[in-house]
Amino acid sequence: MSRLVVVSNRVAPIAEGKPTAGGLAVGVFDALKQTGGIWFGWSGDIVDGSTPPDTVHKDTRDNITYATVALSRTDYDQYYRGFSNGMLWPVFHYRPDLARYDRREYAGYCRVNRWLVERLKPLLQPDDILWVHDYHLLPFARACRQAGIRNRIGFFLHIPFPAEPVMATVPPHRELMEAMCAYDLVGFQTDSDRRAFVDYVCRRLGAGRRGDRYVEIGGHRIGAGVYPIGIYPDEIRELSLKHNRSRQITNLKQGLQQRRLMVSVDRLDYSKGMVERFTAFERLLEMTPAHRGQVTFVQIAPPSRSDVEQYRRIRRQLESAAGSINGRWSDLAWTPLRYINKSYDRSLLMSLFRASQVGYVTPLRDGMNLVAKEYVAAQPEDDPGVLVLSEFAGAAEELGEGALLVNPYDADGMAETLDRALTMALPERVARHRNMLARLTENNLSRWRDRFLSDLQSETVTPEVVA
Ligand code: ADQ
Repeated sequence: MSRLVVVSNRVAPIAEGKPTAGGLAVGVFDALKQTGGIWFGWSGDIVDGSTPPDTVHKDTRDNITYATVALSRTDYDQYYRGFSNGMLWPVFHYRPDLARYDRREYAGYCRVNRWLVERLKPLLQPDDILWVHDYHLLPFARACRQAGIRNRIGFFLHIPFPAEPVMATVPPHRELMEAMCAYDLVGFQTDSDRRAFVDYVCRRLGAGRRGDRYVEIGGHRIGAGVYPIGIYPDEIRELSLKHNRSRQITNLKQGLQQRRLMVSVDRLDYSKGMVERFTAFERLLEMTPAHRGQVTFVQIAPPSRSDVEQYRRIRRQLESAAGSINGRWSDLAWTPLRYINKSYDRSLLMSLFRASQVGYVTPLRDGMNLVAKEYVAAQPEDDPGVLVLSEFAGAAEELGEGALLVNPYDADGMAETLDRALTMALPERVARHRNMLARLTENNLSRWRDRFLSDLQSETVTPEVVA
């Protein structure tokens, strides 16, 4: 097999057992661990001024070479904080109202894509295969072609692809999507994302459909496939057992005193629907007095992108909502909501999932949502918790039969579903869990990687068959 070169905005070497908040890092690291190869991208370092150093720092650990570059302050502001996270992220999550467009930021985004290609080029061998990740790098393949790179290049979008009229709110949408068409294969989390992409390029760019899984534009054929990212359920189960008797989990269980536990874990992001989730939890307490004093909701949310205004705003909203819920409902013996802005060791999180009766995962929009999958895998098979899942998470396509699906915009509906989850009888919980675990085992992380890479190499897009 050819050597694999992974390109992502941020290269985040993961030390086993250390905290990491970010689904892409978890998925890419696990994929590379199996095949070996190069992981190229930004180190996370920022240097003052407008000119970044050209040096690529290389560090080989086991079978992975981490090749990283620093960004200049200007590049960071324009490419990362500006166009990627201030414009593309909100629009791709169906929030054009939160997006902010600035031409200079877009120019910076394109410039950094070209600059990254120049840094990567000397590291490449002719038969390497390139796997590029996520919305920061939509025009990366076009820049590669312009730099004379002929290797096969695939792209995977971790976040949703918006419907065509929403995509059209990005001012340079046409140029951006034309550039995206330089990839040989583009992969999406769900079939609705794939269809939205195909719709856009056919309607707006005049591409032709070639069967179900290809489009052709200017004589170039692009594969468009569905590759839902997965997890390794066995690994998660093992992690969940590691801390089972640790002091932190034992103290938590003792502190709960037989109360039921609901858990949510997210990066602090407005797309995760945390305000709506808090509101629905309060509705549960209002509507069902039997749960007062009997259920504790733990929300773990480490801050992310805190230098983007929309993220500072959501943080303030959450602090105020948490304060008001606890002020209204707490008593000397019970705090209904524990809101924690910290990152935790993965195994501790998985043990927390295992100790809880409800996994409360309700994003307003999410490409996939690995927390939903991890929650299921961490459950004891003979007494599993219930997953309450937003219908707008990519994971709902696979877990929709076993989870209790909710619309996160419907607070009353969510409160009723939480009540149902908290009171569900054991046989139903076991049956639902079995169904979900079977799907996770079938569509695990290696299947995601193997299907994508084999399609990229063989130039055929295999249909996604949901088990
Ligand atoms: P994210 O938006 O980061 O990922 P998600 O898929 O839920 O969201 O992954 C988060 C990961 O980070 C999980 O593995 C979780 O366990 C971990 N994590 C979260 N909070 C943590 C904390 N406090 N401490 C430690 N670990 C924490 C993006 C897309 C998703 C898509 C993934 C993968 O937005 O839709 O599922 O990429 O493709």
